Amino acid sequence: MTTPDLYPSRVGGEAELLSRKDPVLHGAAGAEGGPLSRAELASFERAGFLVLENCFSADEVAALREEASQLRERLAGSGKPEVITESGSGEMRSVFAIHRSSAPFARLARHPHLLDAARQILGSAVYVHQSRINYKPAFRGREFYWHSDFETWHVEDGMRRMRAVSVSVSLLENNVHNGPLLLIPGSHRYFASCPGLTPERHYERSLQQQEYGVPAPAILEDLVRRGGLEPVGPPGSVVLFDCNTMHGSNGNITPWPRSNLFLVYNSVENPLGPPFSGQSPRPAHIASRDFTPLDGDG
Ligand code: 6CS
Ligand code: FE
Repeated sequence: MTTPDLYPSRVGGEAELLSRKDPVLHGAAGAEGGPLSRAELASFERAGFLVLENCFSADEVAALREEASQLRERLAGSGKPEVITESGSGEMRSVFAIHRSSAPFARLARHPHLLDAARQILGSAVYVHQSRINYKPAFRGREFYWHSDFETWHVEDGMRRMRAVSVSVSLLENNVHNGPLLLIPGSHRYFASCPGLTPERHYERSLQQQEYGVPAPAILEDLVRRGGLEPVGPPGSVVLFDCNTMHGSNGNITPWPRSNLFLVYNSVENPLGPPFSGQSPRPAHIASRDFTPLDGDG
């Protein structure tokens, strides 16, 4: 019996704004025992994201930044599938599966500030669905057009329900000039179903420049009219955002690189199934199919 598709998108229909069918906070998320206060949980539920300023000290961020640049040096020119370069300049755009290729980032994925907050929001044990650094280099960093991560993870990875949370750690200043992560408050409460169909091996293009699974302008105007726009992220700050919160970032022509590190936690009760596109699953470095619960940092 095939799993019903509760969030049809890229099924050859028109762009449409559907309602969300999943809670934002899962299980006993409001219960004590996690790092987030009731007020923080309420803010996350209302906006679809939560900014935790000064989550990491300047020294801790400096160590993460150093590891990010060492990782870039180790992988530059490697041609590894985890490395995505900017079209045109060839500068490093993103590196995926960083919790697998870097011991410090594997430890970060188990950091209680992050892991316990994800468990609290998702109301269960969790595993890492995806991890990445978006380097957004100076002068040449290109945009990440508006999208809901869940729309892609549902259509191309077979993520059935909205029960995953992204944790973004700002390694460098996100300011209004250098292409900060932009979020649309409240957009997580709607599902922007996208037109068209998914091309085969779409990820070979979409991670450089996404053209499918992109909401229609009228739907984006509607979401921004309802909720506004919010740039986030001084260094050391952490942004928790729901898998379905509409977000994007502009290109970066300033001299200031803007690298953000992402860890995506999915509930172990929401394991990936066959992609709803009907195509083959994406590679493990983009969408893990190892659903072993992540334990704390010992
Ligand atoms: O396809 C994905 O999984 C990736 N694409 C975007 C634009 N955000 C989430 C993730 O990095
Ligand atoms: Fe994204």
